[in-house]
Amino acid sequence: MIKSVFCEMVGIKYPIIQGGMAWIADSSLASAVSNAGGLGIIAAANAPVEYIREEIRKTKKLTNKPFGVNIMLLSENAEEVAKMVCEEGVKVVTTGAGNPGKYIEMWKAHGIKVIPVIASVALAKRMERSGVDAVIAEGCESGGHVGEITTMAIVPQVVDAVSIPVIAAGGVGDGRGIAAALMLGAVGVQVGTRFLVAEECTVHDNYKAKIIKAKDIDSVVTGRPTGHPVRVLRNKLTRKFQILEKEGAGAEKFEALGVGALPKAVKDGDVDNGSVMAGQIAGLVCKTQSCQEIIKEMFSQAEETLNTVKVV
Ligand code: TUI
Repeated sequence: MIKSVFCEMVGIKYPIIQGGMAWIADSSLASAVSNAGGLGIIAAANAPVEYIREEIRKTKKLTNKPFGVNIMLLSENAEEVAKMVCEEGVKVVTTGAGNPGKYIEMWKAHGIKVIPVIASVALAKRMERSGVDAVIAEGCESGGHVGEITTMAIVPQVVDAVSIPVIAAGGVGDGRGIAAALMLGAVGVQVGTRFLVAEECTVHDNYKAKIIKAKDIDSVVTGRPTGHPVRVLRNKLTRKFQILEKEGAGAEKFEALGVGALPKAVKDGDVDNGSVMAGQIAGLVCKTQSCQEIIKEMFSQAEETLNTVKVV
């Protein structure tokens, strides 16, 4: 049985946390992951604060296990959401796409476990000094907003730089990925892409089909000139982004093309013209399963992998 300090910290069976996928990670997915023994996460993204509050309340009805909320710090209502999670008695907060420093004291005062996603050693150290409970070191294999460093390179560097627990993210899609993350010094993993195709994930079926069809080289990073690079699966939209990049277009043109692109894919199922955020591990994701099947299979494969390693 694979256990770690992360399981005790947040009260879960398996050291796996579900990625806070914008527009996708709702009460259905979060409760299914939590009921399966992982840590389910509701993504606040850019959603209205009252919608997120409702999702939290629904999740409480669907599971009696711990779950968390991911706060996307680029969102205009991040501050409102940061306060609301305190009112709702949320136990765990993860953050993405920024520095959550100004909220940490408030969250800690409400007994919340704070686990920011970071993409550099510098931010990991700053977060540790601010009193967070753990960090998620995310490599650029991840889907969505990404940093510059790979999981293989960032995880051991963050592990060496801080004394708090480190969770690995980016490119983890099966038990071998879990085993590798543990070998790099992580105490758990964050998984997004594999959960996209979970039965309980409410993303449009066309989105799931595109993940299942994807090969190793089918993701690209677009939007670098905006300062917010995003990994997505190749389609008509990414080709338009690439043309803008070649033309040296300004940030406003990128933003105009990006507006509404994620819900277009997630809700309408337009996976040609919408933004299909997914990690490089999509090529490994080949079938729909329940969250319980996914988590059980990943951890039994991780155990098998670790047990078969022999050094002679
Ligand atoms: O946040 C994510 N992934 C996301 S957020 C998102 S919604 C979005 N849509 C369009 C444009 C931008 C965002 C989709 N996917 N992952 C966690 C993550 N955080 N990865 C990298 C970072 C990060 C990057 C820079 C965290 C902090 C940071 O710098 C903060 C600072 O001030 O140093």
